[in-house]
This record gives sequence, structure tokens and C-alpha cells, in this order.
Amino acid sequence: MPHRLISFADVAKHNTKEDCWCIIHGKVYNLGPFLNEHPGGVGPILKQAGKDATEAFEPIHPKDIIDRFLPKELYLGDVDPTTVPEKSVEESPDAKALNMTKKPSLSAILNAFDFESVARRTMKPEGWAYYSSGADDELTLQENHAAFHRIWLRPRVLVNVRTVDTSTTMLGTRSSLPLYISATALGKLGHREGEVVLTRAAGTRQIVQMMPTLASCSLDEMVAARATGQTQWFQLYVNSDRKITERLVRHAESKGVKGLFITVDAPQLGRREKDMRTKFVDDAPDVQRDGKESINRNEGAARAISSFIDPGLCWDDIEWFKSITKMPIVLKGIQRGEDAVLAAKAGVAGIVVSNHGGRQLDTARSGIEILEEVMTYLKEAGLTDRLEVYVDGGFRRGTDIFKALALGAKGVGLGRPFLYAMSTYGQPGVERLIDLLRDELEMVMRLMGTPSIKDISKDMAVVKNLSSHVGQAPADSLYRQVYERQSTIIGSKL
Ligand code: PPY
Repeated sequence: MPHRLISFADVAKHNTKEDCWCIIHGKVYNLGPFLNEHPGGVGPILKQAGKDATEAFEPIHPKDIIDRFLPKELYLGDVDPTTVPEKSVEESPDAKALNMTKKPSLSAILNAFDFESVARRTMKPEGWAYYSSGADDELTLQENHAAFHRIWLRPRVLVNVRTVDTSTTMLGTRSSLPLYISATALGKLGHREGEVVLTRAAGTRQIVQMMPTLASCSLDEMVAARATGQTQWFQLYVNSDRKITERLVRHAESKGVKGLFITVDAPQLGRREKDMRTKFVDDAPDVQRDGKESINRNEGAARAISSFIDPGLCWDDIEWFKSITKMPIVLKGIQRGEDAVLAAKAGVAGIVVSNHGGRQLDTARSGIEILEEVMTYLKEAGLTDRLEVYVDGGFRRGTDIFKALALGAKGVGLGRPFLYAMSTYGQPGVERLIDLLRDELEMVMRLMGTPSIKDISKDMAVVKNLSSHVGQAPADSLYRQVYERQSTIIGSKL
């Protein structure tokens, strides 16, 4: 039966809380009865009442979510395309998504900071705020970078470094580099196609992608975008409803995913004020329209959709995870030596030493500093060989990666740099970033006298000042240019 055709003007009439229609991908839905069920709250839907919500909907929802969760009877019909006004017809996707006119050519991009500076200038404010923000005063966010300055290198000379091999294995699979694309949510806030762009770039460069629970693309889309032989891992936020968690885990395993990374550092989401402020500005008119709703300043893009995460997750749950999957289990977000020892004793395959990109607990220590402590504790407990240790947080340079390997990491995760490369130049941008990091790492390995990853050892890094948080680091101009200072309410756009 042909679908009922509804005119654009007709949809526009249904623009209240009691009578709320929206267009998503050309289909008209009556979202009134669904308002209170929406995990992201009433506000974001009301803001779209009577409008085409596709652009707001896309970045934060996987494609199949409507079919899976919205009651069928709320679908009313299709919008009559002949009634859609000119300005709501979508522009050419790539020009719109990548806004190329304002950008230098990709070949002029020389390092990870260059991508970040172009992203800061050209991304939509909402996407930039969500990706770049850290918790509270962003001290941990900055420390993740600064800590690398407290490690200095001790090169060996007169080693034959004619050929340098950066390849390694991680959780039993081969990777061309000791780094992976870490899980970051909401890829479509940066690029129209979202995380599949990262999948494709990881595929051509033979590195691992860790797929996020809160991706804009569905797991199936990211799996479908994978090249033959490409390795993918899955990052899991544990849902209070363990049946949903179990379904997700089993589904990932059935799709050939090679590692389950359980996030353990987010029983509550941190306060990211850049994100919250952008959201607050955006939502203000909506709130004014509905006198009953008060402004929730705690809700940036992230907090709005985080209520499902189970704060009750604890060590006792690990056995259950082992019982539902054969995938290697890795705990992501370990932040002290004692917990690394507990993880090894719990029999997991690995840990990621991480403070969640400085987005959770402010004044938590940097990933690289925790790594040093964790390796010391594991060694003292005789558990070093029981699990693989990964690290993330602030990695931008080949020297950063080298230092982590010297301290004992099996691999290094990068999150934001890949998002910025994707948001500014799409797949070629992500590929260029990987190539730049490879070039840098190869150079560092050559200059350090380490032709292969196994030659890298702890004596090559001077770490005696790493845990000392005093003293001035040398000026660091690229980082300072791209780092966007936070502002108080007076300094913000309000
Ligand atoms: C983060 O923003 O740091 C995340 O890990 C992703 C996320 C996004 C939305 C809700 C919870 C977590």
C-alpha cells in the first residue's frame, strides 16, 4: 500500500508538546507519545517539533534505531517532497560536511595538531565542543599532554637501522603499528558518514579500530565497512539491563569482533562544561517555549544520553562477562597499580590504562604516568605476562608512542586526533594522520637505535620526574595554539 503523503506545511502545524510531529529521513512521525520515553529527554525532540529533524537526529542515533525502538503506529506517512521548501533540501553532502573552502590542502598538514587547528576553525560548534571538552577545569586533559615532557629519551647509536619495522601484535592479531583508533562516540557530529570513515581508513592502513557502543553508525554498518582480514574491537558501556548488554556482546562476537573493551571509568559521566555550554545556548529558546521545563545545565550532548550506564558494575561482574563471551576481555580505564593487579588476578586478557581523555575525573593522573605505576605493580606481583597493557590519553607524536612502548605498553590508543582528521578531511585525512604517525615513529625508532618494537626497552626513557607534578615544561607552541581555553559564563557566548 502506498504511504500516506503529508505536506511539509501540515507537519509544521504539529509543533507543541501535546501534538509533536517530526520528519526524519523523509518520514513523518508522531513523537508526542514517545516524548517521555526518549533516553535523551524531552527537550531535544521538542526543539524539532513540526520540523525536519534529520540533521539533528543523524549524528546521535544509529540508522536502525527507529525500526528497533519506535512503536510502528507512530509512523504517519512520508513527507510530500513537492511541498518541502528549498532551504530544507539537503546540500551536496561532502561540501557541506567538509566545508573544504576554508581548509589548507591535506598535503600541507604536517602533524596531529594541524588537524586539530583546522577542526577548531571549521567544525560545527556543537561537534567541536563535544569532542574537545574535558572534565571540570580540564587539568587532566592538559596533563595528558604535558606529562610526556617529563620523560626524556636515552638513544643508542651505531645500531643498524637501515630497516625499521613498526609492526606488532595486539590481542593476538597483527597490526602494522602499535596503535589503534580508540572508541569515541557520536562520529556524525564530525562527519556526515560517521565512524565508517574510521573503519575504512583503519582498513587501508592495517590498524585496529575499537568500535564504540555510542557510535552514530550501527555496529553492523561498521562491520560491513571492514576490509578482508581487518581487526575490529568493541568498546562496551554496560547497561543496567544486563539482557541488553548480553545481546550486544553476543552480537559483536557473532560479527567477528576480536576484543571486548569494557569501560570501567564512567559510573557517572564527567561534567564537560564546553559541551554543556554549547548545548545550553542551543536549547535556550526551546526551554522558553515550554514554561514547565527548567534548563538542565548538566546536559551536554554526552550527559543527555548516558543514563543507561550501570553505576553498579563491579569486579564481581567479570566472571559473568567471561561466561557470555570467548572474546578476550579488556578493562578500559584502569588508573592505579592495585587495580591492574586485581584485573590480572580476575583473569582478563588486558587493561587500558586511561583517564577517558580527561573527560571523567579531573586531576586524575595522565595515562603515561599511570602506565609506569601499573607496570611496576604488575612486575612486583609477578603478573606482567598475564595480561596485555594498553594506554591512551594525549598521544600526538611518535615520541609519545615510543615512550609508552618503552614503559611496557603493548599498544597506544588515540581518540580525538582521529576524530579531528575525519571531521576535516574525511577518510584521506585519517589515512594521512596514520601515515604521519608512522613516519614519526619510524624516525624516532631509527634515532633511538631500535629497529623493531621488541628492541624498545625501559632503560631508554628517563622517568624519574614523571610522577613529580612541579616544575615548568619547555614552551610548547603548537599545542598551546590549538588548545582552546575554557571560559567562565561571562566569557562565553551567553
Ligand atoms: C564520552 O563522551 O566521553 C564518552 O565516552 C561517550 C559517551 C557519550 C554519551 C554518553 C556517555 C558516554
